[in-house]
Amino acid sequence: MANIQDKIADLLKEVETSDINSLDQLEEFRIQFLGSKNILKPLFADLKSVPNKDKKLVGQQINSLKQAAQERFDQVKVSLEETGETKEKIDFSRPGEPKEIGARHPISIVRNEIISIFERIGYGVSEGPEVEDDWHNFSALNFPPEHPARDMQDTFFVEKGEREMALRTHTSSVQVRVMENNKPPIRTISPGRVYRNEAISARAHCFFHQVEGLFIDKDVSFADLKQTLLYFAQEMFGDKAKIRLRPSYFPFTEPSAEVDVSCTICNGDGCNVCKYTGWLEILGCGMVDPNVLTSAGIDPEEYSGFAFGMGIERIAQLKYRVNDLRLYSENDVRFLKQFKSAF
Ligand code: 2NM
Repeated sequence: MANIQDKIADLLKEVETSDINSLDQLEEFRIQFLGSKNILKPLFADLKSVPNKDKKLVGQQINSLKQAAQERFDQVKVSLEETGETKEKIDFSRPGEPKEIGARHPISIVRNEIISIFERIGYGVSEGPEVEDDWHNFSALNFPPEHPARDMQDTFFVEKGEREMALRTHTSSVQVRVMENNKPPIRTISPGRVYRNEAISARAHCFFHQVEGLFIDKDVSFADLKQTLLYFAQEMFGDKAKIRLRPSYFPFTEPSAEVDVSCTICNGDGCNVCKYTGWLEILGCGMVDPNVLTSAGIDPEEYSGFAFGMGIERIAQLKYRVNDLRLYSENDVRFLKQFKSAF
C-alpha cells in the first residue's frame, strides 16, 4: 500500500518537474505518460493487490496522476505553440521561393473583355451545345438545303445515336435557341468555340472562337446596329477608333455588312498591318432576316433586330499582334505566359 503510493508520488513529481523544451521532448513525455504503453498502466494492475478499504483512495490518486500528466502535456503544448516551437524554426531572413502563377489564355482575356463591353450596355451571355442539330445550325438560320456550308467539305458531321449532328460552325445556333425560348426584348451575346472543316495553317484552323450578338425589340433599326458597333469598337480599340460598313451577304441577315475599324496601328494613315488601306476587318453584321425570326417563333411584323459576329482570334490578333493562329492552340508556355491582364 505504501509502496504503490510512493510510486504514485514519484511519478507525480516527474510529471510536474520533467524538462520539456521542445516538441521532441513533448512527444517523449506523451509516450511515457499518455501513450498506449504508458508507465501509469502497471499501477492499475498493482491496484488489485491493494486492500479493499484503500482501493477507492488509491484509485483516485492514480486518476489524479493521469489527469496531471494530461494537464502538463496540454499546458506545455500551448506554451510551445506560443513560442513558435511547434513548427520548425522559421528563418524569416531567408529569400522567398516564388511560385510561378499561370496566365489567362489570350483568347479568354479577349473574350472576357468583349463580354464586359456588352454587359455594360445591357447584354446577357448565352451559351449552348457545340454538337448541334441541322435545325439550329443551318435551317432555322435560313441556310437553303443546298448551301455549301452544309457540305462535308466545310462542316464536321458526327453521328449521335441515329441522328446526324454537326459541330456548330457559328454560335448563331445558340441565338436561335435563345429566340425560341424567350420573348423579346432580347439582348444577348454568345461566346464559344466553333468548328470548320479546314486544313490548319497560320490563317485557318479547324476550330476557333466567336462572339455573336443579338438584339431584338420593337423598332430596332440599322442605325441602332451601327451605333452599337461604334461603341464596341471604341471601347475595344480606343476613343479615336472609327468604323466603316461595307455591304455583304449572310444567309441569316438582310441587309448584311462587313465592319472595318480604323487601323489600330497607324490610325488610318496606312501601314503594312492594314495593307495601306487604313482599315482592318473585325466583324460581320446585319438585320436579322424575317425568315430567321419566323423560324424561331418571333413575329417579324411586330419585332425587328440586328445581329453581329466576330472571331475572337481576329480581335486578339489585332490587340496582341499574333500572326499565326496555330499559336493559340499549341499551348506553348513561352507564348502563353506573355499575357497578363485584368480580364
Ligand atoms: C455574323 C454576321 C451577321 C448572326 C445572326 C444571328 C441570328 F441568330 F440572329 F440569326 N446571330 N448572329 C450574325 C449575323 C453573325 O457573323 C459574322
